[in-house]
Amino acid sequence: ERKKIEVAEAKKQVSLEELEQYPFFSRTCYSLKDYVLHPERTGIIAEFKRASPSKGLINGTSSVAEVVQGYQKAGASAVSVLTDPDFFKGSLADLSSAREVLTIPLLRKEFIVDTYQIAEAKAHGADIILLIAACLNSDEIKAYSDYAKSLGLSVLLEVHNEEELQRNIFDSVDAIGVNNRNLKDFVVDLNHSYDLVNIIPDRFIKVSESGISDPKTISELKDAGFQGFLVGENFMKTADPAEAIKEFVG
Ligand code: IGP
Repeated sequence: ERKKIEVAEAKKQVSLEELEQYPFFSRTCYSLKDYVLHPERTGIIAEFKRASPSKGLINGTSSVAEVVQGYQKAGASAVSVLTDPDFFKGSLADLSSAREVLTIPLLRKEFIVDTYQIAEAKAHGADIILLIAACLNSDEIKAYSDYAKSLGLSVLLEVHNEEELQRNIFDSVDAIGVNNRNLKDFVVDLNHSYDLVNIIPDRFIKVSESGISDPKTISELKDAGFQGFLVGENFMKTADPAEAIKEFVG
């Protein structure tokens, strides 16, 4: 059953066989877990986000290559790039541009509703895919995460409440992200993270997503048990996102 978020069907302009021939398709992926837990990195998954449905245009000028290089240099554990053109002004070209300059894991941030988009993510340089429990049933989450693992990708499962978490505990999931933003009304509440952190089994990397606006929040989330912190808008809304992340790094 599909919930409220209106997700377009995956566009398939290139055949699966063609995607499998893209040079990035055969690369060995970086593991999300290794980089989130890396002692010399920060746990921050820093996002390149030009626009959003709740905020409209966030940043219309920064270059993806410059920003993500800055994120990596500042100690981000991974980078997230939106590829949805309609709501977020993103693209697969942005994803590939990020891959060209990064040596840390890269997340394709997309509403995945088809295994084709997972192959497409790999072909354009992603190491990690996002599966959103609010958009998919449990059979889909299981099948999509198994397929992603077969391609060597890491899987970040996004949940917003306990029900979504409990019905999607699968071995092929690497990390569980609690989205503090409700995708239906865009209200942000960090308590979603604090309420769920102790219910997430410790074998999963625990990520808090959205609405993180200062370094103090990161240290509080860390104390509560989170290892990963997905931050977009607070870097992207500044003139120099690669500079803004430095303030978040202790
Ligand atoms: C980043 P923020 O509030 O720091 O910009 O949030 C990220 O968590 C957010 O972009 C996000 C998202 C999503 C976007 C989380 N889950 C699913 C689109 C789809």
